Amino acid sequence: MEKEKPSKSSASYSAENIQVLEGLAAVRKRPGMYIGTTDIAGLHHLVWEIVDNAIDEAMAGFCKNIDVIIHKDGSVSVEDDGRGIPVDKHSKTGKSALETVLTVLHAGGKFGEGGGYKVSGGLHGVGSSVVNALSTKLIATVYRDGKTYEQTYKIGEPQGDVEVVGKSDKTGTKIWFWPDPTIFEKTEFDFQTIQNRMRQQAYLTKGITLRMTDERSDLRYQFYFEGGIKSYVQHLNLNKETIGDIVYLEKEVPEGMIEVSLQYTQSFQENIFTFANNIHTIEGGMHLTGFRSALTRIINNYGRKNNLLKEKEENFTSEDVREGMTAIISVKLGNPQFEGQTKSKLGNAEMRAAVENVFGETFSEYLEEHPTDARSIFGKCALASRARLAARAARDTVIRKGALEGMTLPGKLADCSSRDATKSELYLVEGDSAGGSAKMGRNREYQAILPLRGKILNVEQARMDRILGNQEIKNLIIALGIGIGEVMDISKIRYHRVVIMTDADVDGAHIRTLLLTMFYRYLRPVIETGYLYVAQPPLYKFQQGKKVAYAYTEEEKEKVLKDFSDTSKVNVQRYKGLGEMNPEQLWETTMDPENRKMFRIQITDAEEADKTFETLMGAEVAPRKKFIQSHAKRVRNLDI
Ligand code: 2B7
Repeated sequence: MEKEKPSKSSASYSAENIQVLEGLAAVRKRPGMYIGTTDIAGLHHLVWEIVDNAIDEAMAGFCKNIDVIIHKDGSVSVEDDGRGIPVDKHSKTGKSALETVLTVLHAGGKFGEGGGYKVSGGLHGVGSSVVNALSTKLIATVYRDGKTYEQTYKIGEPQGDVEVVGKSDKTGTKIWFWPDPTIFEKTEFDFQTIQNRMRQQAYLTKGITLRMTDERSDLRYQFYFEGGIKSYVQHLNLNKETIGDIVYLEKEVPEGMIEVSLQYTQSFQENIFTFANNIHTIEGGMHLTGFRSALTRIINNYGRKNNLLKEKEENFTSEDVREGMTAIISVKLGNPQFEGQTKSKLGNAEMRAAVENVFGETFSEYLEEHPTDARSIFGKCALASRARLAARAARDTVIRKGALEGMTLPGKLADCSSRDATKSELYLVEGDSAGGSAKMGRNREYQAILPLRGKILNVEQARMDRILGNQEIKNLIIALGIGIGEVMDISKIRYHRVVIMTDADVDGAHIRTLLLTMFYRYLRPVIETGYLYVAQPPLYKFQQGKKVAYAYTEEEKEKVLKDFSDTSKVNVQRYKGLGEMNPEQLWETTMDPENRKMFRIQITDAEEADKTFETLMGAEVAPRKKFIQSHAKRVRNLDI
């Protein structure tokens, strides 16, 4: 009997299969290429990829609810009530859309007529197959045609065909996955991180309900914002004194969808977040450019027309009209181009004019129709403009004076002898007494000490000119050697480690936050280059005869105690402040590179940082207290 030749379809199936396996192997070999990193950020990326697909289904108008669950065993499931990914086998490939989505890299786009999406995220564009490849196990469930279908995968490979496992009267997709611990540094999901993202996505897609549950801690949240990004602005301005109403517009134009929401506040910071297809465009791009130029043009026009800006007065700058503004700009378009260092800058040139026209028209109408608000907004911009001119003058004075004095190092600074910035460290120490201990305990070759007295200027409520007038701040700036404002030059920094060393109590946390705010607002390159650190003094000292040990966290306390033979005879001392340590102890526990623990300060999320500072520094007292008390001990960890 003649042997049957493999049919055409099964031949192409196996060829495709090999491609799939190679694709999955590539993802596992270089996960960073697909999800950025394999640290905690990369781990969460897995969730974003799956949730993004559900959001796409929602944006296409088919899904209203998305449920994210962190399970007790650390796995995550995401379920939507969309149409359910099709499970019938494709005649050519012999594969279902479900299997294709989960096994073919960059799978996306259309599955049959009208199945594709008009708009889709696609910044990372790697989708579910990457999540599948990086998971030890994944269960896909589809509710469709009155049935429940299921298919299980291990490390990206299907363990069998799609099977009917029951009936169902609902429709939707559920993806449940277990991240591979051999790929990720940590596989523990963070509730807060996921929660923030869910909230943001709910704001951006009005009318959808995002639920999240953490079965490990029994926490449940649900986000639904009828007002979409209008609610977002309201949320961002919660602790601020607002000026006028929230201006909101939503318009479909040939280039895509444009949604803008904004409100002025009495704060001095601008808070503008832009999105394209629900992806946070951190580096801005064309939509932002269009928005900014419309804003400047419309406010200046309004001022001229109403004779608020006199003939001999200069126009407001873009910065002037953005001071104190909170705004969300969200566009959706068919073929988004993401550019820039982190691929988070919208490159579609057509969006510039589109946003400029649509927003310009609405905003100028708003000003005409709300004369009282318009005057207040104009007044705020005028103030910003005057402050800018005053700040420039003050800055020039400081810089001139500094230059005249040859930038004499402040007397309070106990400098180190090394002139090699890469080896040098500057400790900013709270209070003169702790400063004294630090001066005695330090290694004077490469450790410099600058004691800071009193509550440093509350920068959130102060302007640049006042900040530069503060002696403590001047000392710090001169010691750093980088200048400030437009003339700042980070390459001149005199220390590659700038260490904030404060007490491990609530007051210490407050002073630390004040300093962090100041760095964040005015010396940001020090953070961006990774030069800013927070020292961590120990919380406990244990002593039994000659044996001494320290614990830096509450968790560590138990562990350290176990190292002693008879725990009942251990003398435990709780440190309340740096002042309780003598110079040797301070060196040994907090300053000696061999033993110390330090945290590098990172700004990963400008919104989070801003909120923290606003909560801590803003005019309202109650949220500030609450925040300090509940977060005093939480700082990002990076052991040196
Ligand atoms: C571009 C690919 C990824 N897809 C569909 C249809 C519905 C659908 C999806 C999804 C994540 C976790 C629960 C289309 C689209 C694949 O083709 S993906 N729903 N939800 C999802 O991934 N959620 C679809 C046309 C007709 N019927 C269904």
